[in-house]
Amino acid sequence: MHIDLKQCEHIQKEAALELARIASREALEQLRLKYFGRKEGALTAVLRSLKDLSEEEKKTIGRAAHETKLYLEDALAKKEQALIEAELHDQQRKEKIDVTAPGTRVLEGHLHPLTQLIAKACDIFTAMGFAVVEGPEAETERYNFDALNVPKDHPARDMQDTFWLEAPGMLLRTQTSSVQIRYMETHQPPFRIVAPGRVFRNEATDATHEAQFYQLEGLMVGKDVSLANAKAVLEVFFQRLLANKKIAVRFRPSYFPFTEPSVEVDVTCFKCFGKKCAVCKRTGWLEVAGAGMVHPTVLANVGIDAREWQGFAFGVGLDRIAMVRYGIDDIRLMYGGDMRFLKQF
Ligand code: 2NL
Repeated sequence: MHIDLKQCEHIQKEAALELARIASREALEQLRLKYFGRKEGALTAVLRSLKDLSEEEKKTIGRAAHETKLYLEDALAKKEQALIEAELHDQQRKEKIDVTAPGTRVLEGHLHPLTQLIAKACDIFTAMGFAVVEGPEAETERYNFDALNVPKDHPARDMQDTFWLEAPGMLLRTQTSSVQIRYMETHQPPFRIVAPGRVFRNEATDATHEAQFYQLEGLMVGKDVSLANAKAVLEVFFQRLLANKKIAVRFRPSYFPFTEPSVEVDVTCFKCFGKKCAVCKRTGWLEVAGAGMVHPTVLANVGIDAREWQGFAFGVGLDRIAMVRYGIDDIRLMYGGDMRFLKQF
C-alpha cells in the first residue's frame, strides 16, 4: 500500500466529522474499530505500511501518521468521557424523587371477624396454660361419635343432622371433640387443651343457622379438676373475650352423652349487661356454651384410667358470640364474602 501525507489528513478530517455525530458508546466502539481495528482499521493499515517507506519519507509521513494516531486516540477518549457523563446525567434525572408528590395509598386488608375472634380466644386460653390443637374436618364416625359415647341410634348421627361422606364411616365433623379424642389417645394427663375449628351440621339454613360454623372446645384433665374449675376458667375466658369484668357465668343442668354431669353455660347478656333486651329475650342471660365433667366411658375409650383422672370439657359456639358482639343479624353474612360486610370489621 502506498501512503502519503494527504491520506493522514483525510483520515483525521473524516474521523472528526464522524465523531461529532456519535451519540452512544456502542457507536463509538464501532468507530474506534474502523480506525484502530487490528484487521480492518484504516489507521492500523497506515501505520503498518510505514516500514515500506524510504528513510526520508519515514521522517515526514511517519511523523504525520503518529500525530494522527495521537489525535484520534485523544478525540476518542474525550468523546467517551463526554458520553459517560451524559449517561450519568440522564440517569440522575430519571431517578430523581419528588418528595413532595402525593403518595399512593396502600390498601390494607384484615382478618375475618370470626378469625379475629378465634385468635383472641386462643390468646386467652394459652395465657391460662392451654395448648391449641387442630385436627381434620373430614372425620371417622369413631372419632366423631363412638369414642364420645354417643349411642348408635342417637339422632345426631342421622342423615338430616350429619354430612356423611361417600367413603364408608366418614363424615364432616359435627364438633371439634374429635380433635380432643385424638389428643387424648396420644397424651397422658394432666393436660389443658382447646380445639378451635369449623364444624358442620346438615340442617336447613336461615338467619340463625348455617351448615358450617365455628366452635371452640376445651378440655382440662388432672387429678382433681372439677366443675368449679370449669366455671372459673369460663368466667375468665368470657370476661376477657368480651372485655368486661361484670360478665358472670351461670350453669344450668343439662344432658350430653359425653359428659356427666352436664350443664348449659349462660353468660350475662353482653348487649344489655343484664338490663334485659330483645337479644337475651328479656332474661338478662345468653346461652353460649355447653360443658360438663368428661364421662368416665369417654376416658376409658381413649385409655385413660377414670379412677385416677378426671376433668371438665366444654364447647363454645363462636358465630353467635361474634354476631351479638358486632350486632350482626344474619349468620349467612359471615360466609358470603361480601366486601361491603367484611370491610366493617
Ligand atoms: C354443646 C357443647 C360440649 C363437650 C362439648 C367434650 C369433649 C370431649 C369429652 C367430653 Cl373430648 N366432652 N366436649 C362437652 C360438653 C359440651 O359442647 O352444646 N354440644 C352439643
